[in-house]
Amino acid sequence: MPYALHIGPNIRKSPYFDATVADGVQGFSVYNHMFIPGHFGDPEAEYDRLLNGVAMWDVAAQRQVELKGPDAARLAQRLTPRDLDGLKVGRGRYVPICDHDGWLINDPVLLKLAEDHFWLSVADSDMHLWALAVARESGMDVQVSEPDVSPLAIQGPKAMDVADALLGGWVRDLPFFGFREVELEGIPLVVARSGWSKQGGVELYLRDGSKGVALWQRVKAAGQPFGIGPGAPNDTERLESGLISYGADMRRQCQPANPFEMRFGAMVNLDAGHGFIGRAALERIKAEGWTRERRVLEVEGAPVEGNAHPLPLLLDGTEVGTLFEMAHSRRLEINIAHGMLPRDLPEGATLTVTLPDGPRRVVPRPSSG
Ligand code: THG
Repeated sequence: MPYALHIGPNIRKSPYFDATVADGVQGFSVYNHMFIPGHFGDPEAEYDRLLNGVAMWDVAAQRQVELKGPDAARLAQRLTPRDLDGLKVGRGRYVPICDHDGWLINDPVLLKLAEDHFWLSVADSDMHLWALAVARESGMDVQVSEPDVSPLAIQGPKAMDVADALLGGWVRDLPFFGFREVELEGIPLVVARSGWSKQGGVELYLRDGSKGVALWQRVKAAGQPFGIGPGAPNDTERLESGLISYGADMRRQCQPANPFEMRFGAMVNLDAGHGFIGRAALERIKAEGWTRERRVLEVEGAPVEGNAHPLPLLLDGTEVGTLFEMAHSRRLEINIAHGMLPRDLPEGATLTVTLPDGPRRVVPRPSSG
């Protein structure tokens, strides 16, 4: 690329920033007003490590929004359509968050640290300001802050071997989205079984940013026998695995979508009876129906490069939907993409997308895919 991001003081640095630079990071993206590594110069090797070995990622940009105080549980439940009843201390849950009109504004992982203490591990939008405003406007007795907490992901089929070597065998017993608070030789951590890939692993939530480089080095050393290497949240794997990327797949300001359109309907628990922001809108949408739905797509032809912009999807020359993100999947031997299409699109319809090298046929996979 003929241009580079300017590394200035206005964009925040992760506690792992210096360690990733020392390990040869070659590109950054910006997420929650913070630099997040994009790749380390060999995307093919990074993909192979994630699928066959183990990778470590700086995901400090997954900032935590802390809810603490007598009304913390009430605020958490007010923020999401998903029923939080039965969520235990030491467990997390994926919680879509909507605005009053039912549009998704974030899709965090919620961690319950105590009955009156929660973290929202947020995707790329300003949930701290939203949660603070909701709390203050409703007069709730709760502190809302962004604490000094910075996740580091270890992902891949050998990730649990690395976690075991680093932390001990108990990590293997953590259930998915379960977590535990520990100290690793003076480094305070929350260790969670989670991560933005379907290859398995843990996320280490560092609770002291001054120890970022030290933690990075510890993980790297423990992972050496397993061939660990640096990486980044992997868009190819997430497209293959059907994981959502807020910002790429939807964004309230420029590409709004509601949970039904994103196929998050099972997480909209209208029958649970709890009051939450967006309830009236989501009840109406559920009653009246919705016209579009997220689909997994195959882009036919030669391997594609990633796209820098969302792309229009055409049916007989007319724009009917949007391709969010695409990548070539070596594992599936196809170009895979996510997009939004009309629900009444006839099965077997063939669409077109225009790439720099010309038009391509696009085939939606069955809706369940
Ligand atoms: N881990 C943590 N924080 C995060 C992410 C993460 N914050 C930002 C972003 N990722 C939030 N988005 C997601 C998207 C998917 C998942 C987690 C966070 C996920 N989904 C599982 C799935 O789709 O199979 C489980 C969903 C479910 O509960 O049914 O894990 O990765 N800390």
